[in-house]
Amino acid sequence: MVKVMEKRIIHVDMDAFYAQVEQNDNKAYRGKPVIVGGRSFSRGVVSTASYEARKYGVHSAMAMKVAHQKCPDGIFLRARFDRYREISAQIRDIFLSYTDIVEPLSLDEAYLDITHLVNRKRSARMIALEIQSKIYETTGLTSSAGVSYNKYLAKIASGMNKPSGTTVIDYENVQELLWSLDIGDFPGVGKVTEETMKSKGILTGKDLYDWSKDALILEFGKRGESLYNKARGIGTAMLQKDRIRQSIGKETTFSYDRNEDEELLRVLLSLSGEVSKRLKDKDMAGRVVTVKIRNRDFSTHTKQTMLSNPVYQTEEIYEFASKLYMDLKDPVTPVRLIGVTVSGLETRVYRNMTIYDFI
Ligand code: TTP
Ligand code: MG
Repeated sequence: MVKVMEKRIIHVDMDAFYAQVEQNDNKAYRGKPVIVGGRSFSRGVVSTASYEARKYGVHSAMAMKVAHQKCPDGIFLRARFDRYREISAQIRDIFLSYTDIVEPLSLDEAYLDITHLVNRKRSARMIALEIQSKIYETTGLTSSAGVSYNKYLAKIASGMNKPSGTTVIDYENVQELLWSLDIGDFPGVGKVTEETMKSKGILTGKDLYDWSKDALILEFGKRGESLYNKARGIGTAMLQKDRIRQSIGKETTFSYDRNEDEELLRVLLSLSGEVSKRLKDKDMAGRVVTVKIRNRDFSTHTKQTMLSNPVYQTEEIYEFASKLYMDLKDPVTPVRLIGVTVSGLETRVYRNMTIYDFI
């Protein structure tokens, strides 16, 4: 029998990232409840809260207004994304000094495959601790790490002993841990699935474990099998080093050539909507909008605009795309293809806010 080399994966996640950066950069904020969020008091939401503020019940995605009510003496700060990006780059360099196989998930978390570094004298846990110390020495910030033999278990592990935790999930403790886990804490179980599961009586990992594969497939479709496996500690997803894409675009070729601005702009709006949806799915936004037009004679023209703030909403993309279209479109030549692309992509750090909270 061929023995397959078991993988060792580390998931690193910074503790209360934005808030900790603010506390680290300003001594007066240390040990105090710090809440980082959108500017607008009426519409803004909390990006994150320091552990001191979490004691008051303040958490990510809560309306700022509610956070003020819960923690009136808190220190409320605007997010400084450039600073967070700078620190994120320092952390990434540390990861890359250990392994090439790094999959960043957002500014403050990443998976690392360190299988090749492990030997009898150097366990995966020791490597995780080393990485956490390096991060602390370089940035002054604490992080939590999870170690396991696949991605989703490493992610569960990193969340188990926050802040400053280092947690290993191995064959010996995996089933017990998964059984007692709240179903909402399984990676990949979003709010909607969580609600469906709870309505079916699946509250913990044990409840999930008790469902047959067939029943899960019947109820949750394609994801059923993965859920069945996840309840058993089985995860096969590979690390995706290059998951950060360079551009997201959508184009359409007409069955007959078109020349009406109104009609072409309507198509452009719908393409902008599709690009926006894919950007949102990937938590990305981009600073360059490009429009491409191919004419009846197959001549192809593109024009792009560089923006100071990254965009991802349909209306934002369309606003720039429609201007580019007006510049490109030759009034007398019918169009056979039209497309819109957003590039210059970066991870969308203000996930649950609109860009207008920050400008
Ligand atoms: P998280 O790692 O989810 O949270 P955190 O680092 O603040 O706290 P924890 O110790 O629990 O890991 O997110 C990282 C950063 O992303 C966070 O500091 C702020 C930002 N963020 C948002 O802007 N909106 C959100 O809803 C969440 C969850 C995070
Ligand atoms: Mg974090």
